[in-house]
Amino acid sequence: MSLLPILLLLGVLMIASVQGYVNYDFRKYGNRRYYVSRDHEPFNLAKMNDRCKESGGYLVIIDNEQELENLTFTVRKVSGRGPFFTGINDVTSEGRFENYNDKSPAKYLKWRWFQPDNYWGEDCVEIQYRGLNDLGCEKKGRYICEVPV
Ligand SMILES: *[C@@H]1O[C@H](CO)[C@@H](O)[C@H](O)[C@H]1NC(C)=O
Ligand SMILES: [Ca+2]
Ligand SMILES: [Ca+2]
Repeated sequence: MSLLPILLLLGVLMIASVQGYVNYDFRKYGNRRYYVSRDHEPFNLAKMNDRCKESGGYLVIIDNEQELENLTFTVRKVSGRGPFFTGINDVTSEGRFENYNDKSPAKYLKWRWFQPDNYWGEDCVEIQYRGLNDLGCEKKGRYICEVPV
């Protein structure tokens, strides 16, 4: 058996890790594309929003019920577990949720029961099957980019 394919694969993997290559699951709804990162890593609003910018987008924001439904469907479909971080947060002012990218107020917040609870100072927002939950901004997880087409 030849070693060549294995060496090639290793090479590709090394280049990928050096460049911080991010593996995404991809979905398209209406005139938006959504990219869900595959790896679990500590979340960081600025860093992940920058990564989304590289694809021409921003950390996902939720404008209405339909968009949340589409996203909920998406996180159910992609393989692997959450949490699935959005760009919604109340870092600046407790209880006032805004979108990281342009600091506009969050438009549509459908919380899970008993959320948001700001438990130990949770300031970021994840999508769960039954609604949104506030979660610590440095927790390990995946994130969703939204890219207008
Ligand atoms: C939700 O998905 C449907 C079906 O692809 C699409 O027609 C609709 O525009 C989407 N809505 C939003 C707000 O993303
Ligand atoms: Ca909070
Ligand atoms: Ca919470």
